[in-house]
Amino acid sequence: MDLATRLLGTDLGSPHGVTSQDSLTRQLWHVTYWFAVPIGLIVLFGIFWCLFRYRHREGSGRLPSQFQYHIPIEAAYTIIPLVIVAVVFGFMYHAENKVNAVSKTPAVKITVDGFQWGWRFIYPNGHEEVGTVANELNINSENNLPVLYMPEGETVQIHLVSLDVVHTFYVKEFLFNRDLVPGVDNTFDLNVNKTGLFEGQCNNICGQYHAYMRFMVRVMPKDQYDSWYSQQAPCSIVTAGNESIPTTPTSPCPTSLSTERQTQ
Ligand SMILES: [Cu+2]
Repeated sequence: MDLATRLLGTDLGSPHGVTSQDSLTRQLWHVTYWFAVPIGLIVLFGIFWCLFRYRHREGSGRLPSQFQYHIPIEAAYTIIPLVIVAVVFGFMYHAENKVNAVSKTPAVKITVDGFQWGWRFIYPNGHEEVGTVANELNINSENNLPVLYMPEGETVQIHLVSLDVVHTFYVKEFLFNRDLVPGVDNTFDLNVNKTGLFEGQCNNICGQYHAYMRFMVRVMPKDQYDSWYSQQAPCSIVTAGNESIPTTPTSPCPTSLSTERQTQ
């Protein structure tokens, strides 16, 4: 019952998605699903049909009739899968190109730095939102997690940075997952169409406290985001679960390694 409710409440088992970019990811999921389910049913039917139809009967020989080189069947089971793979590949190629497209003029740029074990979200004025495993007292609680603030309906460009090991930026409701690879700075755009609080998680086993590498995304109407941003002093730091720590603004901000890396 729970499973049925969840399947009906989602897009064939997938979250609905809340960004402009995720519609193609959802479409890809649907295309794959419409091929996979009938194929699964045909294979299961074939297995059970053979099991019952050709089961051993008293008085019959052990060996069923043998035939091979049935050209039409061999051609069919080669060509049909190739066509299916080509169609799914076409949809995937199209979706990847659209999802990876980045704007030259995003409304907001945020650097996301993943590290063992926590997240640091750096805004254009040097303001940082930071949270680490040290702030996270209870893995079942959403308190004391670092928060990534974003405006609704605007192009937000995220720049991913890691200086230690490979981490993965993953927000289930965005239908999006992207690695943070040391030496490779990944950039992507998100236009979130729904306000609210969404859960994020490092999706790559990156060491002992990987499971604690969680964060929250708070998507706010643009005016609320603007007023939040205007209240964040340049180069100030908010540590998850704590008050903002004002620092003397200098340029660039005298803070993390990642900020230095960003300006290289
Ligand atoms: Cu990680």
